[in-house]
Amino acid sequence: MKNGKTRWDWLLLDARAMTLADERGYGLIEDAAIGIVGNRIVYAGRRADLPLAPDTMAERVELLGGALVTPGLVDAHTHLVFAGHRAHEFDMRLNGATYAEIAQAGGGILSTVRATRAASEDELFAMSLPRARALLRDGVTTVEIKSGYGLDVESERRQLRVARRIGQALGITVRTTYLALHALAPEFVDRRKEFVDAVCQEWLPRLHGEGLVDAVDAFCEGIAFTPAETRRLFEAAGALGLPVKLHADQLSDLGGAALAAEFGALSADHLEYTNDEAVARMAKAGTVAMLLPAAYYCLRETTLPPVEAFRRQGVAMAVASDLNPGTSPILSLRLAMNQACTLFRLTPEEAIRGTTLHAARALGLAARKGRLAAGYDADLAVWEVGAPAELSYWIGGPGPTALFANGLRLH
Ligand code: DI6
Ligand code: FE
Repeated sequence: MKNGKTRWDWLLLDARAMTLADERGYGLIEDAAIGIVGNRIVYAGRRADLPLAPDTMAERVELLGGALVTPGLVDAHTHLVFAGHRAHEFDMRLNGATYAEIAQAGGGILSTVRATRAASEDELFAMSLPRARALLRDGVTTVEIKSGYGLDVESERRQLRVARRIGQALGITVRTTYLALHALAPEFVDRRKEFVDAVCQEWLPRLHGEGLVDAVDAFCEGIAFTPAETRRLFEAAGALGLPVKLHADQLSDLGGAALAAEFGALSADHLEYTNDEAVARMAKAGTVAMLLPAAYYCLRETTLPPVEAFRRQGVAMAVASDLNPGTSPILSLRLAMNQACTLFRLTPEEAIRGTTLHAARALGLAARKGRLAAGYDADLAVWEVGAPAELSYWIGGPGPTALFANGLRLH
């Protein structure tokens, strides 16, 4: 038997496996068998090719009744650790106020910063855990969680610690991102340079030293931080060997995506205003285009990200929820998949690739997440659906009937 064990821990049978093993297509295997040892997949193939009689091969053999098995979903862009909500701003926007006007009037991100700073670590954990559970119920087994609602080192630390705790509490994989330049801290108004200095020279090294930072991010936008300030942050991250990602070209073209590509960013995110030249640079750098259709929908944007250019240039597209209280209060990655198809015209195959393989790549996890293949982490979602397109087609409805994360059966 593989991995030196006499018997596998799990053998799943009577299933259709969506392996995503190739660069195109779903990689569907009819009448599939999936073997799990510990936290890894050791076999993902045809039942007919199993070397021994199934019931002799594993401690637990489970027949899935012809269900569709996919890799566990990867939500590679969330801000799910925060306190409070912004429903009042939702109401204001419905009465004509723009996102930028609300931010410039001291609301927006700073409104959530005030609430988050006032919450203890345990309170933040208690408020945020149900949001992570909602994603898990939707099939998510890997989630990226950003800070960015603290804007001082202690509050950012609390957010990042809560993110780590959520992964431990739910048994899912969490990757943390220090969203170091999200908004100018109120204590530094008119002192931008000092704020960026504190972030780059003190807070980032300290939080990294505490093992809380897997990647670094910024909001490069007219209402947030300039390309020059973003560059300073990326240089500081590079000096520490940390990968970067960027909220880029969401509301205007400041050259954010090109800047991200210049630094070999794991991903550039939003991208509604990204130009062709920047797409070419992303292709050359291997930077993933992270599409966030729920924010586009909530802001009633009208400028679409250049999906056709991403396809033409071979830029991998990921899809994420951008779960946050301001522009994307969405608790379903599958709804974001539906929006990516309906609003951005992604195909259902691109949407599921975007929440597995390409999303894993945007987190630097492509070698072990997002595929059903021997050697990959045993993250699997079992769906009572007939056609793969149903994963993006249905709006709402039941999530997976079974979910495995790192070889542990979560439900
Ligand atoms: N872009 C966004 O859409 C979110 N952050 C960002 O950089 C908005 C976050 C918020 O409004 O709370
Ligand atoms: Fe975001």
